[in-house]
Amino acid sequence: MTRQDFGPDFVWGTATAAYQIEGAWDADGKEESIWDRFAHTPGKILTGETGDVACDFYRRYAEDLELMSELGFNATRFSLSWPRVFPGNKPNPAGVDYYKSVIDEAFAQGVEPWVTLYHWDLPQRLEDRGGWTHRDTVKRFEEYVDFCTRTFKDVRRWMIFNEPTSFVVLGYALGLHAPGRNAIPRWSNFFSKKGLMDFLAASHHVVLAQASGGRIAKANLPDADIGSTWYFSDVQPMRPQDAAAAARFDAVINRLYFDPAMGKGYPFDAFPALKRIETFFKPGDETAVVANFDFVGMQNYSRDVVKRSWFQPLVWGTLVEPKKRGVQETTEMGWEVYPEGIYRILKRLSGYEAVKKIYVTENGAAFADKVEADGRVHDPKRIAFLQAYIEQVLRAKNEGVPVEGYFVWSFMDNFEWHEGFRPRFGLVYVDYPTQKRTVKDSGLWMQKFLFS
Ligand code: IFM
Repeated sequence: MTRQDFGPDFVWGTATAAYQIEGAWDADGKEESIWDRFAHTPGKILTGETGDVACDFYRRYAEDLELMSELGFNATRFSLSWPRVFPGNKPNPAGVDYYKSVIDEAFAQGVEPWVTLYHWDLPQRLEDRGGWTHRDTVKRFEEYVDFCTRTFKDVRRWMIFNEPTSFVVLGYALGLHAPGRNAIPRWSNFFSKKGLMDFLAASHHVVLAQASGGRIAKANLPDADIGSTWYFSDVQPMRPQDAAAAARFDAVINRLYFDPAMGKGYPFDAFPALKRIETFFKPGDETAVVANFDFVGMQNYSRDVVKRSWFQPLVWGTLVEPKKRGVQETTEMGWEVYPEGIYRILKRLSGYEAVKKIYVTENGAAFADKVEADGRVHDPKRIAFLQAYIEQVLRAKNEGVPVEGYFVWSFMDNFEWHEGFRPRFGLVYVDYPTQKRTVKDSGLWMQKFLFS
């Protein structure tokens, strides 16, 4: 496999997110985000760390973009921090200047900026009023999107959200991510009534904002490519009798935030309990949730094998850990290495009529990397991972799936949310105390591949 197999127009990039890399958490007029609050709350981050400094990308962006370019990438996916750009619902000139500089520098390095508008750092001010459970947040988000797409006009590729499944399920149901709302008691995996309703309210408002954000971006930038990103997992039942549980799990993980945007409505067929989401409907919402995206950003890391739980049908199903299934090969996150899953999801997405083109906007793996005595970071497992997954992307492409780009998560090691800095996903190793960057063997492997 060489780069040439993908054709000259295939996009090769790396992906990052503001809170995970920028630092400068209280600089330049930025307001507090839910992640600032959450990470500063004792007990929320497993390692007790915060993103206050992170990779110091805020000050080091020029050298980092230069390194991306040297490694052969032609695109960089990063997110704007809503609380930095639009604190108190007003433009922040310093925050705007910062992102203008990042965008200009990216173009200067031949690395096209792909901008995500929301990668989980909601202003805390809005969370205090209910966050995504409050319909007013949709309006506030629309104002922010409108401002950004009028301001950063040079950017041609936009994504509205990063993975609604992750920020709503982990933030509003499991309580593991900011804002840390816990709809599901730890001892069980079924919802309390109030928890379920908050989770469904947040879900519906996010789905509305996803579509209306897309419409606003398109109206402001008719020639730009407007899409959004979703997390997808290849969900499989453990045994035939687990099929219904797997379908419910699939409905929440893969369909709840995606199907409505594609004009297919919410997945009540697989999970009737979700029907209570209609409590939050206002007239016109059935059509307001439909988006007309130019592309779908698909993000995949692993698969989920599910078995039914003792109490049906309110529960989603129970995840069967890879180790319990005899799977040897997992990443530092405990996720199974399952390259065929990315192929299966790409095939599945190409079956949606509304899907015009697909970019793999995240894929990658965390391993326990360290700088060896020779000054290098030897990460053969990541090389094998990337090679196997990229081969499966090519397989799908050769079978006619309209997949037109691939972004590695991530350019450099960074703040992995409630796991802190322990998991290292980067092609570039970051020594946090000194901020020294060392290109890992996998980064060098990508470079060789991209120049092949
Ligand atoms: O680090 C995250 C990223 O922010 C969203 N997608 C998954 C990555 C790895 O967990």
